Amino acid sequence: MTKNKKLLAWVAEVEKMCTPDRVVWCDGSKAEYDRLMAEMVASGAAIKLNEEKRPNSFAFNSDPSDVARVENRTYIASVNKEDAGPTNNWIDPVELKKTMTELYAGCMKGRTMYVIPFSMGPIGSPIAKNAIEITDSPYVVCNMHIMTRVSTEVLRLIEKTDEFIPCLHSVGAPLEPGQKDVRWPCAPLEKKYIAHFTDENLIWSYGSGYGGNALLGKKCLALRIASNMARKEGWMAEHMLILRFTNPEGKQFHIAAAFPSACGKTNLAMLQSTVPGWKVETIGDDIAWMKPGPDGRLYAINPEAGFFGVAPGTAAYSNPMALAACAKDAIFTNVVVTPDLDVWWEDMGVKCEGGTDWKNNPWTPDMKDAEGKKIKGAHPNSRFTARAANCPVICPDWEDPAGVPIDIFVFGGKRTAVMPLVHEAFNFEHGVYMGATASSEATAASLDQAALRFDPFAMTPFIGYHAGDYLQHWFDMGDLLGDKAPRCFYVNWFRKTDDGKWLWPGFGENSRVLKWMCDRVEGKVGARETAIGLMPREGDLTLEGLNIPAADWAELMKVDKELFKSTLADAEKYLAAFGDKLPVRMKEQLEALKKRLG
Ligand code: GTP
Ligand code: SPV
Ligand code: MN
Repeated sequence: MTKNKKLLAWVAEVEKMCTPDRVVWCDGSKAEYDRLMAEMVASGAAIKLNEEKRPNSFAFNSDPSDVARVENRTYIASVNKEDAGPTNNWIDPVELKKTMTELYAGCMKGRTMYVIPFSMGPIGSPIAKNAIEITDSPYVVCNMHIMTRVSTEVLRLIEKTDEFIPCLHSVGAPLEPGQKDVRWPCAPLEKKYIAHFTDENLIWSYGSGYGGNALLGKKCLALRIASNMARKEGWMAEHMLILRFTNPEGKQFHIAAAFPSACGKTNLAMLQSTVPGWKVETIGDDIAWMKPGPDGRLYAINPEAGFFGVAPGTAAYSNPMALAACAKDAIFTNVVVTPDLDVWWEDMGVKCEGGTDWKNNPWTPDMKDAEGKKIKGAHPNSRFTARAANCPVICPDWEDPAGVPIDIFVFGGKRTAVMPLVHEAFNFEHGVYMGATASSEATAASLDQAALRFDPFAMTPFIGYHAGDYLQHWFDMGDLLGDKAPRCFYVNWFRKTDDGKWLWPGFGENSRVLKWMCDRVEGKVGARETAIGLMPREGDLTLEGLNIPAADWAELMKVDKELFKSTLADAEKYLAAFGDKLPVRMKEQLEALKKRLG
């Protein structure tokens, strides 16, 4: 409990509105975690995994309708519509509060209301934010234990500062007396709301129990609310991994990379370098908070304490360090549970005879649907929740409240065509253009028809204000940092041949590309100038030991001016929606690129 009047008043107000059966103040202790998990195992919501194979780990299956973030039910409810901009859904805050208050009325009936004090960032660090999530989901409480720092110390800090970010969450499924609960309570799509009242730093989430919809410290606080604060206060909240790359002489480079969801942040953050003597250590895999430090450089911290990582594709060959991170103390959501009570997912790199699939049905790998398509055992967005501290390559400085100085920004997305393996920006402003026009394919399943989505800085679903102002903020940060601004690069690991094979081996081999970037920063290698940016000269990016045919390498390094002209035209169309908020410098960059493309 707390003595803070503001917090007590808010909790009392929510209790009155949601009418839970009881209120529990969380302390973040192991005893609390164990107790909630034991209750969920007893109710059938959780499966305790094999203690020998997967110590202290649990599996959950969600409702089949509640499997990912719901962008079309996510709102930026700013007072002025203009402040939400073209990339966000907007509802007037007064109207949205009215709608949601009706939904919240009595919504926790039959349930326990948990009050979770948590910190994003190391507790007490000047860059950290204190917050409270109120939720009626014990699954959310346990995930928050791993993903954030839950502690009564946060209550003491709130008592001192009288400041916290209130985050209200309900699964939106009240229980009538005697009514038996389902395994994964949630509300139907049309009743789900993920709302951000950005003028008062308030988060209200209703109806979903999954991921970023429910773990409110993550996308809602650390990106949508924090991006607003960052803009006002002169810092940055970005959808970026943070890693340290150390060369054989011990020199450290810090890299922050923005790729859209499920485009390889977790993989790159934990990369096993194939360049002799160079090693990667992980600082964060999803979110970076960055502030200029006393020396004028940009310092980054990871506000999270765990990884909420995509399970499918996580294998010994692709990401052994992520596998190791979830070898114990982990929560798995929507994966296959095998008969010996371990977990499995597609492309895990191990054989599976079958088990119970994410929909709770008996499943074998040869099962097909009515159209003859293989039935997947794990949902494509199934996830593991793992403690960052359990990752064998976590950087010893990952919790340093001062952060790490960023040398390099990397932007990218999934593009099976057009975009080369790597190119460097001519300068920071050109880098902002690159990040602002980053694009990704919705799916790689259909090579020719894959829909392309522009995704500025991989932040489209997470910018908490007008996207035009957001781009301007990037330029402003560049002005502030001057010649100490990070160098900017654009990568694409996802080029394919016409018959659908990867052109680049990816994963650990991406270290070769990172090394080229570090060599550029150190001035050890030159570059060749192309219309779109600076690219590796023959031999500077070492391919030794890789079996890449010369024709494939040429394709990976090709700049097809005609294709780029058409991408540029699409970018112009996309950016037109930013209206008069499109920064002048973006227009200048567009014009300059047009000229270079001829
Ligand atoms: P969020 O947690 O959703 O923000 O995503 P993320 O960016 O952390 O995604 P993650 O690292 O889990 O991306 C997983 C997908 O990217 C899987 O399909 C991987 O197989 C694929 N992937 C990652 N790196 C590479 C690579 O170098 N080459 C290829 N071909 N695929 C890659
Ligand atoms: C993403 O979708 O970018 C994620 C997962 O990192 S979630 O936390 O659900 O947003
Ligand atoms: Mn993410």
